[in-house]
Amino acid sequence: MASSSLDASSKANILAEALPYIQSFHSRTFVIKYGGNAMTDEALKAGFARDIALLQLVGMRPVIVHGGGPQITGLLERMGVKSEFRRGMRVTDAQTLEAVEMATAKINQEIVGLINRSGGKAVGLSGQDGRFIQARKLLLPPEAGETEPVDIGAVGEIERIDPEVINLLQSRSFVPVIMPIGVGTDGEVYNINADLVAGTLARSLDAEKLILMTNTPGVLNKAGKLIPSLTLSEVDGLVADGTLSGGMLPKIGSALDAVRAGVKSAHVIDGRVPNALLLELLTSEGIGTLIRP
Ligand code: X2W
Repeated sequence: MASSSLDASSKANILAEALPYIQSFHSRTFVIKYGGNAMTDEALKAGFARDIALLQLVGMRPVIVHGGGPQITGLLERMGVKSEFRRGMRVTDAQTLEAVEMATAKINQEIVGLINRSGGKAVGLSGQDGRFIQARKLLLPPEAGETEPVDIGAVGEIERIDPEVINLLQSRSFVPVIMPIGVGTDGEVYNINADLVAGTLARSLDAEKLILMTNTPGVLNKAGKLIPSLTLSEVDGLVADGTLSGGMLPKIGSALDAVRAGVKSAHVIDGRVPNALLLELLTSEGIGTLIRP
Protein backbone atom coordinates (compact mmCIF):
# COMPACT_ATOMS: atom_id res chain seq x y z
CA MET A 1 0.00 0.00 0.00
CA ALA A 2 1.42 3.45 -0.86
CA SER A 3 1.89 5.58 2.26
CA SER A 4 -0.15 8.41 0.72
CA SER A 5 -3.22 6.17 0.80
CA LEU A 6 -2.93 5.75 4.59
CA ASP A 7 -4.75 8.08 6.97
CA ALA A 8 -2.72 10.19 9.39
CA SER A 9 -3.26 7.95 12.38
CA SER A 10 -2.11 4.82 10.49
CA LYS A 11 1.02 6.67 9.44
CA ALA A 12 1.63 7.72 13.06
CA ASN A 13 1.15 4.13 14.18
CA ILE A 14 3.75 2.92 11.73
CA LEU A 15 6.23 5.49 12.99
CA ALA A 16 5.49 4.58 16.61
CA GLU A 17 6.01 0.91 15.79
CA ALA A 18 9.57 1.72 14.73
CA LEU A 19 10.60 3.01 18.19
CA PRO A 20 11.54 -0.33 19.83
CA TYR A 21 13.57 -1.30 16.76
CA ILE A 22 15.38 2.04 16.74
CA GLN A 23 16.11 1.61 20.45
CA SER A 24 17.36 -1.95 20.30
CA PHE A 25 19.41 -1.45 17.13
CA HIS A 26 21.02 1.81 18.21
CA SER A 27 24.80 1.75 17.49
CA ARG A 28 24.50 -1.75 16.03
CA THR A 29 26.22 -2.63 12.77
CA PHE A 30 24.25 -4.04 9.85
CA VAL A 31 26.12 -5.33 6.84
CA ILE A 32 23.91 -4.87 3.81
CA LYS A 33 24.83 -6.57 0.55
CA TYR A 34 23.25 -4.60 -2.28
CA GLY A 35 23.29 -6.92 -5.26
CA GLY A 36 23.69 -5.80 -8.85
CA ASN A 37 20.36 -7.44 -9.64
CA ALA A 38 18.57 -5.24 -7.09
CA MET A 39 20.03 -2.08 -8.65
CA THR A 40 18.44 -1.95 -12.03
CA ASP A 41 15.74 0.66 -11.36
CA GLU A 42 16.67 4.32 -10.75
CA ALA A 43 13.77 5.01 -8.37
CA LEU A 44 14.60 1.91 -6.30
CA LYS A 45 18.26 2.92 -6.11
CA ALA A 46 17.36 6.38 -4.85
CA GLY A 47 14.91 4.81 -2.38
CA PHE A 48 17.62 2.45 -1.09
CA ALA A 49 19.95 5.43 -0.53
CA ARG A 50 17.22 7.30 1.37
CA ASP A 51 16.60 4.26 3.58
CA ILE A 52 20.33 4.04 4.37
CA ALA A 53 20.49 7.76 5.22
CA LEU A 54 17.47 7.35 7.51
CA LEU A 55 18.94 4.31 9.31
CA GLN A 56 22.19 6.17 9.86
CA LEU A 57 20.46 9.31 11.13
CA VAL A 58 18.47 7.35 13.74
CA GLY A 59 21.71 5.91 15.12
CA MET A 60 22.19 2.58 13.36
CA ARG A 61 25.44 1.72 11.65
CA PRO A 62 24.83 0.42 8.14
CA VAL A 63 27.79 -0.87 6.11
CA ILE A 64 27.12 -1.48 2.43
CA VAL A 65 28.83 -4.03 0.25
CA HIS A 66 27.66 -3.80 -3.33
CA GLY A 67 27.89 -6.19 -6.23
CA GLY A 68 27.54 -5.38 -9.88
CA GLY A 69 27.34 -8.74 -11.64
CA PRO A 70 24.86 -7.67 -14.37
CA GLN A 71 26.62 -4.33 -14.88
CA ILE A 72 30.01 -6.09 -15.27
CA THR A 73 28.46 -8.53 -17.72
CA GLY A 74 26.94 -5.59 -19.65
CA LEU A 75 30.30 -3.80 -19.86
CA LEU A 76 32.03 -6.99 -21.03
CA GLU A 77 29.35 -7.45 -23.70
CA ARG A 78 30.02 -3.95 -24.99
CA MET A 79 33.73 -4.91 -25.13
CA GLY A 80 32.75 -8.03 -27.10
CA VAL A 81 33.69 -10.42 -24.27
CA LYS A 82 31.42 -13.24 -23.17
CA SER A 83 31.00 -13.89 -19.44
CA GLU A 84 31.60 -17.33 -18.01
CA PHE A 85 30.75 -18.51 -14.50
CA ARG A 86 31.86 -21.58 -12.55
CA ARG A 87 29.83 -22.42 -9.44
CA GLY A 88 28.49 -18.88 -9.26
CA MET A 89 31.95 -17.25 -9.69
CA ARG A 90 33.00 -15.21 -12.73
CA VAL A 91 36.00 -16.62 -14.60
CA THR A 92 38.30 -13.58 -14.46
CA ASP A 93 41.16 -13.06 -16.94
CA ALA A 94 43.12 -9.77 -17.10
CA GLN A 95 40.63 -8.04 -19.40
CA THR A 96 37.68 -9.20 -17.30
CA LEU A 97 39.37 -7.95 -14.14
CA GLU A 98 39.69 -4.51 -15.71
CA ALA A 99 35.97 -4.51 -16.51
CA VAL A 100 35.17 -5.65 -12.96
CA GLU A 101 37.20 -2.78 -11.50
CA MET A 102 35.65 -0.21 -13.86
CA ALA A 103 32.04 -1.29 -13.42
CA THR A 104 32.22 -1.69 -9.64
CA ALA A 105 34.01 1.66 -9.17
CA LYS A 106 31.25 3.39 -11.13
CA ILE A 107 28.52 1.73 -9.06
CA ASN A 108 30.39 2.57 -5.88
CA GLN A 109 30.46 6.28 -6.64
CA GLU A 110 26.85 6.24 -7.73
CA ILE A 111 25.71 4.74 -4.40
CA VAL A 112 27.94 7.12 -2.41
CA GLY A 113 26.48 10.07 -4.33
CA LEU A 114 22.89 8.99 -3.80
CA ILE A 115 23.36 8.51 -0.04
CA ASN A 116 25.09 11.87 0.29
CA ARG A 117 22.29 13.57 -1.64
CA SER A 118 19.79 12.04 0.80
CA GLY A 119 21.57 13.69 3.72
CA GLY A 120 23.74 10.74 4.78
CA LYS A 121 27.54 10.72 4.89
CA ALA A 122 28.93 7.92 2.75
CA VAL A 123 32.53 7.03 1.88
CA GLY A 124 33.43 4.63 -0.93
CA LEU A 125 36.14 2.02 -0.37
CA SER A 126 37.76 -0.84 -2.20
CA GLY A 127 39.47 -3.68 -0.34
CA GLN A 128 42.75 -2.08 -1.47
CA ASP A 129 42.15 0.99 0.70
CA GLY A 130 44.24 0.47 3.81
CA ARG A 131 44.60 -3.13 2.47
CA PHE A 132 41.53 -3.95 4.50
CA ILE A 133 40.37 -6.93 2.40
CA GLN A 134 43.38 -9.26 2.16
CA ALA A 135 42.84 -12.05 -0.34
CA ARG A 136 44.53 -14.97 -2.04
CA LYS A 137 43.78 -16.79 -5.27
CA LEU A 138 40.71 -19.01 -5.06
CA LEU A 139 41.03 -22.52 -6.51
CA LEU A 140 37.71 -24.35 -6.78
CA PRO A 141 38.00 -27.84 -5.27
CA PRO A 142 37.61 -30.57 -7.90
CA GLU A 143 34.09 -31.96 -8.37
CA ALA A 144 32.94 -35.17 -10.04
CA GLY A 145 34.88 -35.72 -13.28
CA GLU A 146 37.64 -33.23 -12.35
CA THR A 147 41.03 -34.35 -11.08
CA GLU A 148 42.67 -30.98 -10.36
CA PRO A 149 41.44 -27.86 -8.49
CA VAL A 150 39.86 -25.46 -10.99
CA ASP A 151 41.69 -22.18 -11.72
CA ILE A 152 39.25 -19.39 -12.64
CA GLY A 153 41.80 -16.58 -12.88
CA ALA A 154 42.00 -13.50 -10.68
CA VAL A 155 39.20 -14.55 -8.36
CA GLY A 156 40.03 -14.20 -4.71
CA GLU A 157 39.02 -15.74 -1.44
CA ILE A 158 39.32 -13.67 1.68
CA GLU A 159 42.26 -14.33 3.92
CA ARG A 160 41.63 -11.58 6.45
CA ILE A 161 39.59 -8.44 6.91
CA ASP A 162 41.15 -5.66 8.92
CA PRO A 163 38.18 -3.81 10.40
CA GLU A 164 40.18 -0.77 11.54
CA VAL A 165 39.33 1.53 8.64
CA ILE A 166 35.64 0.62 8.88
CA ASN A 167 35.63 1.18 12.65
CA LEU A 168 37.25 4.55 12.11
CA LEU A 169 34.62 5.63 9.57
CA GLN A 170 31.77 4.36 11.73
CA SER A 171 33.08 6.19 14.79
CA ARG A 172 32.56 9.44 12.85
CA SER A 173 29.12 8.42 11.51
CA PHE A 174 30.25 7.75 7.94
CA VAL A 175 28.54 4.96 6.02
CA PRO A 176 31.20 2.76 4.37
CA VAL A 177 30.26 1.68 0.82
CA ILE A 178 32.50 -1.20 -0.21
CA MET A 179 33.26 -2.67 -3.61
CA PRO A 180 34.13 -6.38 -3.80
CA ILE A 181 37.83 -6.09 -4.66
CA GLY A 182 40.59 -7.63 -2.54
CA VAL A 183 44.35 -7.29 -2.49
CA GLY A 184 47.00 -10.02 -2.27
CA THR A 185 50.32 -9.97 -0.41
CA ASP A 186 52.18 -8.70 -3.49
CA GLY A 187 49.55 -6.06 -4.27
CA GLU A 188 47.73 -8.20 -6.84
CA VAL A 189 44.05 -7.36 -7.29
CA TYR A 190 41.32 -9.97 -6.91
CA ASN A 191 37.69 -10.07 -7.97
CA ILE A 192 35.69 -11.43 -5.03
CA ASN A 193 32.06 -12.45 -4.99
CA ALA A 194 30.25 -9.64 -3.17
CA ASP A 195 28.16 -12.01 -1.04
CA LEU A 196 31.35 -13.53 0.34
CA VAL A 197 32.76 -10.08 1.13
CA ALA A 198 29.54 -9.15 2.94
CA GLY A 199 29.43 -12.38 4.97
CA THR A 200 33.06 -12.17 6.07
CA LEU A 201 32.71 -8.49 6.88
CA ALA A 202 29.62 -9.16 9.00
CA ARG A 203 31.67 -11.62 11.04
CA SER A 204 34.68 -9.37 11.47
CA LEU A 205 32.55 -6.39 12.47
CA ASP A 206 30.50 -8.51 14.85
CA ALA A 207 27.38 -7.31 13.03
CA GLU A 208 23.86 -7.64 14.37
CA LYS A 209 22.55 -8.80 11.00
CA LEU A 210 23.74 -9.63 7.52
CA ILE A 211 21.15 -8.54 4.94
CA LEU A 212 21.48 -9.83 1.39
CA MET A 213 19.35 -7.76 -1.02
CA THR A 214 18.71 -9.42 -4.33
CA ASN A 215 16.07 -9.85 -7.03
CA THR A 216 14.13 -12.79 -5.65
CA PRO A 217 11.59 -12.78 -2.82
CA GLY A 218 14.07 -14.87 -0.75
CA VAL A 219 15.02 -18.54 -0.64
CA LEU A 220 12.49 -20.49 -2.68
CA ASN A 221 11.58 -24.16 -2.38
CA LYS A 222 11.46 -26.50 -5.39
CA ALA A 223 7.87 -25.41 -6.11
CA GLY A 224 9.03 -21.77 -6.26
CA LYS A 225 7.42 -20.73 -2.95
CA LEU A 226 9.14 -18.47 -0.43
CA ILE A 227 10.63 -20.19 2.64
CA PRO A 228 10.22 -17.55 5.41
CA SER A 229 12.75 -18.97 7.83
CA LEU A 230 15.49 -21.58 7.88
CA THR A 231 17.86 -23.01 10.45
CA LEU A 232 21.47 -23.83 9.58
CA SER A 233 20.79 -27.58 9.31
CA GLU A 234 17.73 -27.00 7.09
CA VAL A 235 19.91 -24.95 4.72
CA ASP A 236 22.45 -27.81 4.56
CA GLY A 237 19.59 -30.11 3.51
CA LEU A 238 18.49 -27.76 0.70
CA VAL A 239 22.04 -27.55 -0.65
CA ALA A 240 22.44 -31.34 -0.52
CA ASP A 241 19.16 -32.03 -2.38
CA GLY A 242 19.91 -29.43 -5.08
CA THR A 243 17.09 -26.97 -4.19
CA LEU A 244 19.76 -24.28 -3.86
CA SER A 245 22.09 -23.86 -6.82
CA GLY A 246 23.90 -21.33 -9.06
CA GLY A 247 24.13 -17.75 -7.80
CA MET A 248 22.20 -18.65 -4.63
CA LEU A 249 25.16 -20.83 -3.48
CA PRO A 250 27.67 -18.06 -2.63
CA LYS A 251 24.80 -16.09 -1.07
CA ILE A 252 23.73 -18.93 1.17
CA GLY A 253 27.33 -19.95 1.88
CA SER A 254 28.10 -16.48 3.18
CA ALA A 255 24.89 -16.36 5.23
CA LEU A 256 25.73 -19.73 6.81
CA ASP A 257 29.31 -18.77 7.63
CA ALA A 258 28.19 -15.49 9.17
CA VAL A 259 25.51 -17.07 11.36
CA ARG A 260 27.82 -19.93 12.42
CA ALA A 261 30.38 -17.32 13.44
CA GLY A 262 27.99 -15.45 15.72
CA VAL A 263 26.11 -12.93 13.53
CA LYS A 264 22.61 -13.21 15.04
CA SER A 265 20.75 -13.63 11.78
CA ALA A 266 21.10 -13.37 8.03
CA HIS A 267 18.26 -12.26 5.76
CA VAL A 268 17.79 -12.75 2.04
CA ILE A 269 15.36 -10.01 0.97
CA ASP A 270 13.89 -8.67 -2.27
CA GLY A 271 15.54 -5.42 -3.28
CA ARG A 272 12.75 -4.80 -5.80
CA VAL A 273 10.29 -4.14 -2.98
CA PRO A 274 10.22 -0.37 -2.23
CA ASN A 275 11.69 0.39 1.23
CA ALA A 276 12.64 -3.27 1.68
CA LEU A 277 15.27 -2.29 4.27
CA LEU A 278 12.88 -0.25 6.40
CA LEU A 279 10.36 -3.06 6.33
CA GLU A 280 13.03 -5.50 7.44
CA LEU A 281 14.61 -3.37 10.17
CA LEU A 282 11.89 -1.09 11.52
CA THR A 283 8.64 -3.03 11.34
CA SER A 284 7.34 -6.34 12.60
CA GLU A 285 6.70 -7.43 9.00
CA GLY A 286 10.12 -8.97 8.27
CA ILE A 287 10.27 -9.88 4.58
CA GLY A 288 12.22 -12.54 2.69
CA THR A 289 14.00 -15.49 4.29
CA LEU A 290 15.50 -15.35 7.77
CA ILE A 291 18.45 -17.69 8.45
CA ARG A 292 19.32 -18.30 12.08
CA PRO A 293 21.24 -20.84 14.18
C1 X2W B 1 31.53 -10.97 -8.94
C2 X2W B 1 31.64 -9.61 -8.26
C3 X2W B 1 30.37 -8.81 -8.36
C4 X2W B 1 29.21 -9.44 -7.62
C5 X2W B 1 31.42 -10.80 -10.48
O1 X2W B 1 32.44 -10.68 -11.14
O2 X2W B 1 30.28 -10.76 -10.97
C6 X2W B 1 32.82 -13.05 -8.84
O3 X2W B 1 31.94 -13.70 -9.37
P1 X2W B 1 26.52 -9.40 -7.66
O4 X2W B 1 25.72 -8.30 -8.23
O5 X2W B 1 26.42 -9.50 -6.20
O6 X2W B 1 26.36 -10.71 -8.36
N1 X2W B 1 32.70 -11.73 -8.59
C7 X2W B 1 34.11 -13.70 -8.43
O7 X2W B 1 29.34 -10.31 -6.78
O8 X2W B 1 28.02 -8.88 -7.99
